[in-house]
Amino acid sequence: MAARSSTKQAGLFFILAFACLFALVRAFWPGEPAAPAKVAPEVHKSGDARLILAWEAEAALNAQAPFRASPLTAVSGSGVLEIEMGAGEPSKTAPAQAQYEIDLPAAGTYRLWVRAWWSDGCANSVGASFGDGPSQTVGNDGTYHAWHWVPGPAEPLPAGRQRISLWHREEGIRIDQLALGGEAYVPEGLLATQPLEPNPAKPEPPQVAEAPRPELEREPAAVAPETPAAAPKPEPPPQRPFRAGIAGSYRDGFEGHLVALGIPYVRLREHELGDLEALKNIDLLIVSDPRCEENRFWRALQAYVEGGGTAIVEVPPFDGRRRPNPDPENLLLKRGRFDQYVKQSILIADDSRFFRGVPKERAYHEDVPAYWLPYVTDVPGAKLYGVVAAGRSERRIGGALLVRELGQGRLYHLALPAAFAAMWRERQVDPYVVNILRDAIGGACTLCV
Ligand SMILES: [Ca+2]
Repeated sequence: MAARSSTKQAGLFFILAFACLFALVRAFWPGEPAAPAKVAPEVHKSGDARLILAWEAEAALNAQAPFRASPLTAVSGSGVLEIEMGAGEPSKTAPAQAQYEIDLPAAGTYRLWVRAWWSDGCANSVGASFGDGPSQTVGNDGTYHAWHWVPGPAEPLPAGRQRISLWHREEGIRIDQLALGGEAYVPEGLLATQPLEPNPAKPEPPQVAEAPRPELEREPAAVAPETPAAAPKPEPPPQRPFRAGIAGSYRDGFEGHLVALGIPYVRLREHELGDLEALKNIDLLIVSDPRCEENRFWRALQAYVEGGGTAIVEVPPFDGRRRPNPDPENLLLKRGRFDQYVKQSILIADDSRFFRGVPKERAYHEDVPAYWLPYVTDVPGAKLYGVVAAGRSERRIGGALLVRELGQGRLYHLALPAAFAAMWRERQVDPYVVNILRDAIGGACTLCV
């Protein structure tokens, strides 16, 4: 039994040893090659922030009237593609278009961007389409008389030749450059552009370069703030840059000037106007016709200005409730005549700094009412500038601008809403709005123009 058992153990040993040897050889033997991993096609992810291609708008292959390429200085390339003011409404059946053909190095989802200059709220858009797709509206933003990048449609596109068209929607527009980038790409300033090849034999991946040209006009970033670079040393706390906050339905009239002056700003939500905590990082508060709760607004405004803030109030807020005394502390000096306004108003300039570059008299559009202000005041720290007259008789009804030192801060109030008027094709008083903005900012904004 002992001999049989010993033989059995030896057999088991050999079987185990052979199995181990087989496994080892199997593991290291150069067997059949593994199936190659599937290579995903190069598709740009949604987080793609690359610029793919930028080109000149005036280089359209086929620009139908009233689109036309026009020479212009202080822009990129040889000029702009524009539709002049007065060109009229687009044809409903066959609106004019301007076409471009570009070559995409890879399939992906791309967004079109348009570097635009709009005249006003009725001249601030263009249509854009990819291939035979529908025209989509680009613009309708409130930045007027300032070059800025406006986002267009984003669509998944195949690699290769693509047709991009701009469509006539409104008159009084200019377009300097177009850009195509990944979905997360946001252009800033002037881009280095590529010539468009009408029929290239071999499409080449475009060289991408995004070099702002410092010798040309300044282009403040209005579309999106840059992502701050990671600071290697955390010791020096970065000084917070100057920041304006704007709100209200007529804020658009200020917005173009803020962009042109290079003043960083954020749009405030209406409820934030009554929240002092929300205003603590705002250096200049600008409001025109906000729809917020009035009592909270006046309380927050007073605390904000007295605490050292600067505020420009154009059209005061209205929350839908008639109040006997909307401005309880009489910050705007309108007590008793708060809701009084006149139409067919005329702005009469004085010799102060606020009216430099403004016509001596300027009749406003009848849709822009002027609110009452006294001519003069004996309230300490308050001064009135200019005059508002009304109607054909040019009856003088009061001051045009209140500037009031209040606590540690300063409050401006425009009785005749110049920024609102700027949305109604009233450009003659642009210097008035700019002078007020400059005065309100003083030396606080080192980055501003
Ligand atoms: Ca151009």
